[in-house]
This record gives sequence, C-alpha cells and structure tokens, in this order.
Amino acid sequence: MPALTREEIRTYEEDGYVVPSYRVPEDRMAVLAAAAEEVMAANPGTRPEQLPNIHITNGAGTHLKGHPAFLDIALDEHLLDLVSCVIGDDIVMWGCQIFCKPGSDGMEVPMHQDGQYWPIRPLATCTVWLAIDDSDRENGCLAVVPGSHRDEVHFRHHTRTDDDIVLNQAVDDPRAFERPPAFVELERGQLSMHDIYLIHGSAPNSSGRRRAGLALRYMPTTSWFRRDLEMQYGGYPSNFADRPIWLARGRDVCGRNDFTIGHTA
Ligand SMILES: O=C(O)CCC(=O)C(=O)O
Repeated sequence: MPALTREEIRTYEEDGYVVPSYRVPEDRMAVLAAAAEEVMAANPGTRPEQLPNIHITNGAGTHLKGHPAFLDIALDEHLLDLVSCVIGDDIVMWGCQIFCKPGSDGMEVPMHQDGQYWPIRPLATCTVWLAIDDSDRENGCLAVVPGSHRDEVHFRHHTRTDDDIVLNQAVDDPRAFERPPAFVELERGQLSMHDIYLIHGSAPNSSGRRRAGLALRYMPTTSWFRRDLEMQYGGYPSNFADRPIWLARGRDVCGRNDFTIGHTA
C-alpha cells in the first residue's frame, strides 16, 4: 500500500507540500495523457491551462466536456491513501483541473493562494498535482513558497490585468516571500501534494516542451462545501451551486455536504 512515510507527513506539515516517493504507474499515465489530448481537442475554445472540472462528463456545474479517466484517477485508492495521511480518512473529492502549458506559449500562473475563491468552510483542501509531462524549471513547473501555509492566513493579493496569465490574482505582500520559492520538478507519473494555504504558481513555459499537470482537490468532510456562496475566481464570479462532489472515502462528518446535486445527467 503506498502511503506517506512519517518523514513525508512531517514535510507536508512543515513546508506545506511534499513530493511522495509514490508514482502513478506508466500504463495509467498513458491513459491519462490520451484523455488529456481528447479533452483539449473537445474544448477548442478554452486555453489548455484553464480546464477545470474535466472529470465531469454529464455537463453539471461546468461548460466543458470532460473525460471519465479523470474521475477514475481522482477516486483512485492509492491517491486516497496518500491524501488520508494528511487530511484523515473522511474525504470529499470536489475538483479536478488540467493545467496544460503548450511549448513556447504556455502561460504564467501568478503566485497565489487558492482559499480566497473556494467555497469551503472551514477552509481545508489538499491538492494532488500529478505530472502528465515531465515538469521542470524550463517548462514552467509548479513553484511554491515553503512554509507560507503555516499561520493559515491569506496574504494580500492584487489584480493583474495582463492577458497572458491563467489567473488574475497575485500575492503582493512582501512578508509572503520571506522564504525563496522552491521549484517542484517532477517526472511524468510523479506527484506533489500541497495545502490550501500554500502560496504557489508557475512561470510561463519558455521551452519548446509541453507541461501538462492534473490538479486533484480533496477536502476533509469536517468541512462543508458551501454551494450558497458566490465566489470570485480569477476576477469573474464562480458558481459552485450545481457542482457535483464525491464522498471518496469514509463518512460526512459535518453532515452538511450534499452528494446528490449534479450527479444526474
Ligand atoms: O499548474 C500550475 O502551474 C498551477 C497549479 C495551481 O495553481 C493549482 O493547483 O492550484
């Protein structure tokens, strides 16, 4: 059973992220890579860095066409074993997004924190970021500020107006950058896990090589996915009202999460 070692759990708690030794097997990665190609081809009007909800195939809560391979990996028992080491055994899977930066023109993701536009109370989520392509500094791998999650605060963000960014919110509080960023270089099939309060982002893709990754979002069921909250994501309002969420493991501890909405075609 792959699960995090005690050392890996300590790293996650202290730094806000960890790269576990576990890798998703190559046969599984080949299926995901092919599914990613299909999703990008099926959604030609959307930048490949901006493909949320691609695990949803019935259209509920999303305007994009998804693929069932992403729901399979999002509910994969090996990944849930890893996630349970940091958020416990009662787990909601609520999101799955491709961030694919094409070679040469892949866009920057400004350094940011996610919690400000997610309708989860209390705020809690572990993101698993799975490398579909090798991901390194040249092609714009994930960058994180280690330890920036520790006080569970949201640092000041400002709105950027450039066209070629994935998200228009950027942290601009100098205290947030007291520690230098770490670059999370991964080979295809490797993954990182990070906390909801961690500052993270990524540079544009300056290489000729594509950099595709899959972000999978998990919250403990002690939190409530608040469908009634209208959030602002990247500058535009996001409606989470119809979004299906999955009880991936255990039971709904807070007793307020709705696992029926969005699950019918
Ligand atoms: O893939 C990236 O470069 C950014 C990912 C990200 O912002 C996230 O997982 O929340």
